[in-house]
Amino acid sequence: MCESSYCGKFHTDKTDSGFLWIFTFEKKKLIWDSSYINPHIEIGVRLIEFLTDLIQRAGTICKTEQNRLLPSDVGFKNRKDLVTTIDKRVEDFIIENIRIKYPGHDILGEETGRSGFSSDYLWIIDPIDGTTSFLHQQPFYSVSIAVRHEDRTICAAVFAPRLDELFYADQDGGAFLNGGPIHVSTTDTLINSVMATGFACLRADAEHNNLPYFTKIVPQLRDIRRFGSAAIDLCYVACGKLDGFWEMNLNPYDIVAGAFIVEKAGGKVCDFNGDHYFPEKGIVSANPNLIEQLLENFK
Ligand code: 2AM
Ligand code: CA
Repeated sequence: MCESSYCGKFHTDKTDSGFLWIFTFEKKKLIWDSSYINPHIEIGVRLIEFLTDLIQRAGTICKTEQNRLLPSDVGFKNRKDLVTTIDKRVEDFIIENIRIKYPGHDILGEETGRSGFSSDYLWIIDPIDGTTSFLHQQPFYSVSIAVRHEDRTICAAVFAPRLDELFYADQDGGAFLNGGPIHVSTTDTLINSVMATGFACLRADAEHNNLPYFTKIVPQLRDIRRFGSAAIDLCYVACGKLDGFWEMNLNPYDIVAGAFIVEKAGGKVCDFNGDHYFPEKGIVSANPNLIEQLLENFK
């Protein structure tokens, strides 16, 4: 029941090679209580239908455009952090459609920042989570969208178009993959676990990075995966394809939808200290049997 959420303010700084997103936390700890009842149930039903339809249309654009990518479509946010013209185009498509259906809602997108500060509703969009996989013609990327009401996530979806996997959850139900209910795994030992992690920290050139944790944790596991999309990693924990996931230096738009889906599927999400300050203090997710064992490695 205890979850966390985040709310922040984005601005862009110009750099020689493009632009750099900077995320400033306005609230270090917000309440995300899964027992919260959405007062707008009818809106919620309509929202999840609209959201799942929209995200599939956005994913179809990604899938079509991935094969057509040209070198001129690629830009750099910094030396290692890529963006393609498709990221922006897909985000524009999503925003245009939200604006038509819910003109009063606020929107926060990875590529365009935040528009609006007046609504109780906030849409958080990552048009392509896993841009490097997308650019390198690999299938492990996703569109990730969450809807928040009064600082609590009320529904979320992650769509991996090349895998044809649509994950979603809303406040009043469980979590689903392609229409069927999903639940986290029941694995209860690290040695029987397959987990995923990532290295956003290296692209951000962070001094404190994931390599020591990786070296420490991987020998304790059955195996490790590195898909390159935190949203997919979290959804794979949600459906039991993975038993756990950890990463650092992620941004809220990478994880807000996936974290909600994991929790709706019975899983745990926390920071490296077992607290609620994720993703700024790292993110760890696992089934309830494994979360404490995994967290031991961050002490
Ligand atoms: P992106 O593809 O939307 O950038 C994979 O390790 C995860 O890290 C993905 O969710 C990816 O999201 C994110 N990521 C990649 N580069 C990053 C960076 N420089 N800073 C923070 N997150 C990054
Ligand atoms: Ca992205």
